[in-house]
Amino acid sequence: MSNIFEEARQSIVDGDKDLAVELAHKGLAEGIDPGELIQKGFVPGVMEVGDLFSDGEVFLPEVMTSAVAIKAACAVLNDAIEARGDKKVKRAKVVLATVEGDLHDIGKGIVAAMLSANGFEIIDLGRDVSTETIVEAAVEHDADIIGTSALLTTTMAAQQTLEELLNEKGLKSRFKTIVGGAPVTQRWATKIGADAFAENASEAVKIAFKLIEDK
Ligand code: B1M
Repeated sequence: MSNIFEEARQSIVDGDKDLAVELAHKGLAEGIDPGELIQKGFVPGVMEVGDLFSDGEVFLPEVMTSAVAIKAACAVLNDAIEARGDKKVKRAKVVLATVEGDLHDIGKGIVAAMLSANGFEIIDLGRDVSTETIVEAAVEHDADIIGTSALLTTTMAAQQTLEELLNEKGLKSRFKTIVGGAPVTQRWATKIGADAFAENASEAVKIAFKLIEDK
């Protein structure tokens, strides 16, 4: 097999969007699982850039260029993940958002694609979404699950605000909540009263199935 995972990683480190997209198409043509190509190829690239950023070896513009490249590759692969799902099955509605003040949406996009491929109807509110907007959308769409992503230690607090607002409005029992994102843990989920934590996109799918079963 070609060393496409390594090439994918390097394309993100180099911030080479065209190559990243080309490799995404090449991977699909070679029959490589799109989720595997994201997790084993492209994600290690962006994590490496994150580490270089922490160490002061690269600066924000480089992180942004790499983010543009991985987003473009993931757009191709997320579409492929969604397309293989059975669109006729509509299991439950999930309102998804990256919390207020947070612009990181690559992981949320992968979670959305995986849930969609597994028959969940996704209402993706995007990134930097206020807690009020999330709750309003959940009510408007009569959602079953609210999923939030937070990538910054400072923005995680919005996941707690969401639980508080749901309690305040007497809506806590109406929606199940899932929290995720790199700094988020099971401990945090328990502390704030979220119904579940998911470490990655496939776990989010397993947990969403369990939550609607329990509902
Ligand atoms: Co930023 N950033 N960033 N960044 N960035 C991090 C998060 C950081 C760890 C980098 C570092 O310092 N090493 C650091 C946070 C430190 C902290 O808070 N502890 C950081 C910082 C500091 C910042 C800025 C403040 C930098 C600055 O301006 N000085 C700034 C903040 C902007 C803002 O949000 N207000 C900033 C900006 C950016 C970019 C815009 C340049 C870009 C984001 C572009 C975009 O998303 N559209 C960016 C990027 C790319 C990163 C890193 C390098 C990569 C994040 C990523 O996409 N990972 C990141 C480094 C790191 O995380 N170690 C970093 C890949 C993605 C697939 O993983 O999102 O974790 P992840 O998603 C996973 C799981 O977490 C889980 O499943 C996904 C798939 O497996 N998951 C869920 C996620 N959401 C879920 C929801 C669920 C369930 C599971 O249920 C609902």
